[in-house]
Amino acid sequence: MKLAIVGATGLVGSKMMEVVERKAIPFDELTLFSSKKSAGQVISFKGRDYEVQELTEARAEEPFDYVLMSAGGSTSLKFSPIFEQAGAVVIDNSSAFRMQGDIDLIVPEVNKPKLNRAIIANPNCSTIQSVVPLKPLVEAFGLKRVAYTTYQAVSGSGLAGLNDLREGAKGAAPTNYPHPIYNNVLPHIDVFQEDGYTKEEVKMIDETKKILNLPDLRVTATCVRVPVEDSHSVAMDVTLEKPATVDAIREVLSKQEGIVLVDDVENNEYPLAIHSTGRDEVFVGRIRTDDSLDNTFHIWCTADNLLKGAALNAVQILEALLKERGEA
Ligand code: 11C
Repeated sequence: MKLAIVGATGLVGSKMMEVVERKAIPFDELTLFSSKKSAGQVISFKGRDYEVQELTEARAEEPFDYVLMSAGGSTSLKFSPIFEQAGAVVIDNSSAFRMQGDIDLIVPEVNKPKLNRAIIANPNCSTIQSVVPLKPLVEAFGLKRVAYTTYQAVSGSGLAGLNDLREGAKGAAPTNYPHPIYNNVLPHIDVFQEDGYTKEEVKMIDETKKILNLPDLRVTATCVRVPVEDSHSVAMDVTLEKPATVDAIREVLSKQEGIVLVDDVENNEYPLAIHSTGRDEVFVGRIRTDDSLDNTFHIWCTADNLLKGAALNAVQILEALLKERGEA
């Protein structure tokens, strides 16, 4: 199996390599691609040194079987269709293709690819960790509405976000965000749209409906950047179709693959960013009724945005495909 990782020198790309190794994804050949700027770097992986190659149109025409792509929207728009034409299945971490009708948007615990196209989109990180607990609730109780408020780590903005937090702590002015993130909270992730929502908020709204296959679901979101390095936290307010209780919700969530329930407030136990960092699961807790609306509940969750929110989810998609095709 010929595997390529595009964006191998970035935060998500290097996590993809870690997960490929940890999950023992079988490949015969591995090619690491980057932009011209980072090409030539040497990365040690599974006891071998790989020189990172510049991605060009000619290289994308080579016969790869699978491509893990994490190089931003414009690189993906240009190169993913070339890899696809040459016969590869591309698993793309960017937002470039996510909302196209013929493109699968996949969280393996939640939905399966139909593969009308050989480009599979990996959802936005805060969406992924939210739909993992929402899916069993949809199945058990039906879902009418969800209101998200997010508390997102700076690693969601890559090395530039981490740099603004770390250097900001030493007094430096921000270079990535429009305001300091150190000692601050920014109600602003990605660009503003005409209606006052940010693109991150629109992604959460649209992607949730698509992944859960609930086009009429009522969804809203406020996305916020907080001075935390890793792991996003999301507060969800969910209105269910069928009557539910806190205990029934706990029961359903505790059985769901990929979830760790941490909900013991008497002992101050609830999901924290520092718990989910470095872990594969979504941590869920603070489940309680929202008495301002009928049959409505508050749920809090945290997850490692670079793992379940990006690299791990992408490699899980690859793993599921390999299993289905008898290649693993
Ligand atoms: C953030 N969620 O935390 C973003 C990063 O659409 O894949 C990922 C953006 C995306 O800034």
